[in-house]
Amino acid sequence: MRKNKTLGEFIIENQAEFQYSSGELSKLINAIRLAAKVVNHEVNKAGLVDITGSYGDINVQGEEQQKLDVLAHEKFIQTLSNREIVCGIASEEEESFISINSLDHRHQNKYVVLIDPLDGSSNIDVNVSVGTIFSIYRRVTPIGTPVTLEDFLQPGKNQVAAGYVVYGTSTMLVYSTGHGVNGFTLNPAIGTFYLSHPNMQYSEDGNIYSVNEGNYIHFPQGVKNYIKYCQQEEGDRPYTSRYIGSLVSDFHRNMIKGGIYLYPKSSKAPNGKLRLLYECNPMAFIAEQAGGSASDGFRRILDLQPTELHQRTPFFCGSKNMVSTLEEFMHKSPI
Ligand code: AHM
Ligand code: MG
Repeated sequence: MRKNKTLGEFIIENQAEFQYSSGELSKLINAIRLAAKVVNHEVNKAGLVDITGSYGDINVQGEEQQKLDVLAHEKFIQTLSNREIVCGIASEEEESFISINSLDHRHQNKYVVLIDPLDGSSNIDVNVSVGTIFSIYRRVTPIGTPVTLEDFLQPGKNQVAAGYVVYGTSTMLVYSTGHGVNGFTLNPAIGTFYLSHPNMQYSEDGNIYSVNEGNYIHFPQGVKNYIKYCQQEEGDRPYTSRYIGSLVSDFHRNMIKGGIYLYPKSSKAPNGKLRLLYECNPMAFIAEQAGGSASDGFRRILDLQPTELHQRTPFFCGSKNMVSTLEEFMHKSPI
């Protein structure tokens, strides 16, 4: 694959590959690309202007401050709804889903988007990278009618596309439409994403485990045993620990270097912390598309049938062999 290709060119070239191609999905990815650039601009100036305060604070100009996650939410909603390419959006920042009315009220758009507009936002104040996560489905209710909750509560295996943006040392957009995973790096000087990481792949084995070990005593026995297994020096078990506390960044590093990300349930959080629909499912889709896997410890994440928009799930994701070893530990100590 030629490398100095822009995201715009890539989208056009690959449109035909998509089963239901009518250009709508391409327009949708284009809209996400645009919103990502806008949010990137806001994130980059977070240290310069006074926008990192909490929502509702009054800044020096006497204007109400917006937290960056609220701002990111608004930018994505605006961009996606202005272009009339989706029929509904669900966001971490909003309790219920948003139904997008087309101008003619005919509800002809077929895609719904679920989004975490700024994940890991508690990291912004300390200049650590954050991300946007998105997930795209075809609606299941008939075109021509308003969207319903059912359109959003689909198992992750139904996703037609998913991706993330990492606002890091450089800004990258990584996504998949079910034909592998490709990563694009933003050239900030000209505002263009270039294909920098074609066909991204998880190695089958890795040597990084990423978990908040501060919660160790609250973890299930299977997870504790797995962490001990990674720590014990025996033969050539070369594990190292890396945890940023920003899912997108931890995932991105592990996909490039090989590793496993763990966010188990704990005695403090009986279903874990991460949200199935707009955090775990899109990451699981990308992981599988890159040859990795994702599990709740016992079941494939993409098979889980959601029952609530904001439901949480334990999440273990990364290099295939590491996830399956973790599952073996969970089966041996299932409680
Ligand atoms: P958020 O959606 O409120 O930002 O929370 C999700 C974040 C993930 O990015 C990260 O992996 C995790 O929370 C870190 O949680 P913890 O601080 O408990 O380790
Ligand atoms: Mg989040």
